[in-house]
Amino acid sequence: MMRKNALAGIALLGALALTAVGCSSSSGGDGGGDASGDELITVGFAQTGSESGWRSANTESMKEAFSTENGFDLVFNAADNDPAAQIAAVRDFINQGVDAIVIAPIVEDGWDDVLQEAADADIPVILEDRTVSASEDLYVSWVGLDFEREGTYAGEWAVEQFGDTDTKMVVLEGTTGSAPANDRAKGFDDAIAGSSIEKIDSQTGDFTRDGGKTVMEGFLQKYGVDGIDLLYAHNDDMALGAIEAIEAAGGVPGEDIKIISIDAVKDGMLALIDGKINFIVECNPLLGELAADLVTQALDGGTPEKEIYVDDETFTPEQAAEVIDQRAY
Ligand code: GYE
Repeated sequence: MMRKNALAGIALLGALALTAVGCSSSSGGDGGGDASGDELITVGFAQTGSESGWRSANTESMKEAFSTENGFDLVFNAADNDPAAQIAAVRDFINQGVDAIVIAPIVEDGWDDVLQEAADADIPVILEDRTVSASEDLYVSWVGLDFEREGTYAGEWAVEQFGDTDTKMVVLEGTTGSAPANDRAKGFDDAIAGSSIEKIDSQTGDFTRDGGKTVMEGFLQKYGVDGIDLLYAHNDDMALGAIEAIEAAGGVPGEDIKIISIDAVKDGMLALIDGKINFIVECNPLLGELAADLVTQALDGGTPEKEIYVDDETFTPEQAAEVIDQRAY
């Protein structure tokens, strides 16, 4: 199913690129073509910011898919993880009269008004990556990952490994109010319910390496290396920051404190192979082609699928070592 969508998207984009080339050559000598130079599809993309390795890979994938060669003029905005700034950026896109808007929503709540404004202006909105709590009538489609299932995979592994012995766990949460922070917490908590794993503390590290390091330093001051058996980090970057904190406190990450994280970006996978992280659940950031396909379908007057889920895998150190050379991010 997914594969079919991806391939259809690539074929469509190819056709679109040919059309775009045709237009610009005809507008050259004879002054024909679109007088406003409108042959490219203008897409405003409201990215969250640049908080993590996952985000860099996602931004790159989006920029590649929404390239001029593919027929797009991409107006890129990164909101530095500030929800109000991101909403303001979307409002700007509406005022500029872009053809379509793509949003990676920082938080789930607060989207109703601006999505209604986009609908009133007849500008289709596609969501990529994170979800919103607003009515689904206010956007065309969403493409992303099943964050709750990622949390479930992480929790099931934890139960398998540590569920029968008393295990004191701390959690580094993603950005408060974001869909992946909410859903990864829920999937994990449901999976460990009834086991011997006890959550002794949980705080947000905002999906950043610095955030993970600072919050982990606080946990270590409070409980000591010996008082923590397990860390669940909602992304690799926070786990990598926590590893620095654990080492600075004289602990051995992956041994004294076991670590589970989510994303499977390059640095995370290397730490997994090194034994500093023990298990990683993948979250695929390469959503650009699928998002571009949805935009094209929406502008062609089609009815794209409402939700497209991209599959994720899980990795032990051995599995990571097998695939590391073939990973694109
Ligand atoms: O896991 C994290 C990033 O929304 C799935 O955001 C995304 C998350 C990803 O900052 O690294």
